[in-house]
Amino acid sequence: LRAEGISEDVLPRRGGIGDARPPLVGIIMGSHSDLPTMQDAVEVLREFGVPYEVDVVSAHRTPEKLVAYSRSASDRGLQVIIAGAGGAAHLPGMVAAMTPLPVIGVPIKTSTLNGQDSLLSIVQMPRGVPVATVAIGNATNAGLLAVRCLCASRPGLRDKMEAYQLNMKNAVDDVSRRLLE
Ligand code: RP5
Repeated sequence: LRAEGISEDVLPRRGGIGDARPPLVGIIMGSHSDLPTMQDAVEVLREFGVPYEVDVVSAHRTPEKLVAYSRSASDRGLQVIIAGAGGAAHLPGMVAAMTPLPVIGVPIKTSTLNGQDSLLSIVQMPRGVPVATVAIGNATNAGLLAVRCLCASRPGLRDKMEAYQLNMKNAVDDVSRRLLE
């Protein structure tokens, strides 16, 4: 694995708060090569203290794992799934077809078509099978959207989200103020 540039302790893994709480968010991706993009979603969940799990699940290379993961996700306690994929990006849609949970799709930027292939593959879902699709490569927003899904029933998490939004506003105001000085 190391020879291929893949860190052996990276996937699959769990994390978020350093205890044994079961993961609430599942972060999956079609390939280990998606991890540099998907890591941004991991960072958001860490920042908000949300327990998560991360794994590679490929719609095309590991279809049985895809079915097992999707069918078991809700019973295992997951509440949101973030799925990143590139190119013929069928992973988020297939997961959404097999789970009642909200699925957030992350189109991975590709070298051939800049991720427009990924975006269109993920966003053009048929009526009845929703995937909440974020911008190409924007796994940060996928993480934030997952936190917002969880906020509805968790006042503590909602407070953290409001603090995050206030920090963003203050950062913009600070820059504006300095530019006008
Ligand atoms: C997709 O194919 C993956 O999500 C990835 O973005 C893309 C390329 O995968 P690798 O050939 O780099 O493993 O299924």
